[in-house]
Amino acid sequence: MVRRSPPDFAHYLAKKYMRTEMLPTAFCPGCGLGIIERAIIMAIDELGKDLWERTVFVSGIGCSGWIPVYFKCDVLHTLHGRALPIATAIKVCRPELNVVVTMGDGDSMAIGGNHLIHAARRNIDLTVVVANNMLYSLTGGQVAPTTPQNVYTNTTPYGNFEPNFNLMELMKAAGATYFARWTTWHFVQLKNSIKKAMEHRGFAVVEVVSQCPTYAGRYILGKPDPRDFMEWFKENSVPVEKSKEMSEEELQGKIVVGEFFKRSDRREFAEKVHTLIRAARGDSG
Ligand SMILES: Cc1ncc(C[n+]2csc(CCOP(=O)(O)OP(=O)(O)O)c2C)c(N)n1
Repeated sequence: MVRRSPPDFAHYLAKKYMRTEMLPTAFCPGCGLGIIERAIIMAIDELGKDLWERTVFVSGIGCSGWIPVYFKCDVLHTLHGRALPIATAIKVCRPELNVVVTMGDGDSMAIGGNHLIHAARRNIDLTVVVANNMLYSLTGGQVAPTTPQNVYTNTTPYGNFEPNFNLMELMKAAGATYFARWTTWHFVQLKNSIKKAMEHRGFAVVEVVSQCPTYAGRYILGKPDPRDFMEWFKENSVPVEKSKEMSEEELQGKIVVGEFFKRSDRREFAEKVHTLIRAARGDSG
């Protein structure tokens, strides 16, 4: 790879936290993943520099798997759907680390769905950022468990007839202890939720409904301009408090956003493992 010095125009946060010699990113112009990268960097920057030094990123495969690859940090770009078992091993072996996992909707809820529910059941202290672009992007726009109904994709030429997953309900039932959902339009709220998720001791999930102008733009929105996605997110988002007063019919096609739950009544998994190890060794200290 040709090494270049940081471009002069690079933002100071990019110079501080990114492998600028790798820029520009491989993302398509207008992709939401750059917004998510910036939200993660700003969250860590606001939480303090030493946090960056003890942060490890783990990602799966997909466009979203590339989110942390540009970070000047320890990064494991693993296998499709398998980021969570690897992140679990890191957290159990090195509980002092801030382990952040980035996954796509297919990565987390399709191939990696089983790992996701079990990580939530264990309440392991991980921050999981799910970039939900409503289909599989890296592989060319196939249907995902999050694709809206009736949408035409590469693999649903007659329209998607499958109901989709609500990640919040799934995580609530499985035992996660923090959940927030935003779109890339809600940048400040997203950054603040990522901060809270990192500060939370337990399995914390932040879902980001994100634009893929290339495939979701063409298939779901019918127009590939990222600005239309921003308008769509802005006009169709409903705060969780307001959604409680709305009927199911009124909520059709809406994206409910906000902080949905935060629990502190479940013990964290790595702590339980280390308590057990100490007890087994007869070490009371
Ligand atoms: C075991 C395995 N199965 C399938 C693939 C092919 N594959 C790579 S990425 C991907 C889907 C990506 O979709 P998503 O997780 O939603 O991420 P996005 O690209 O949309 O960010 C698939 C099916 C793979 N790499 N490995």
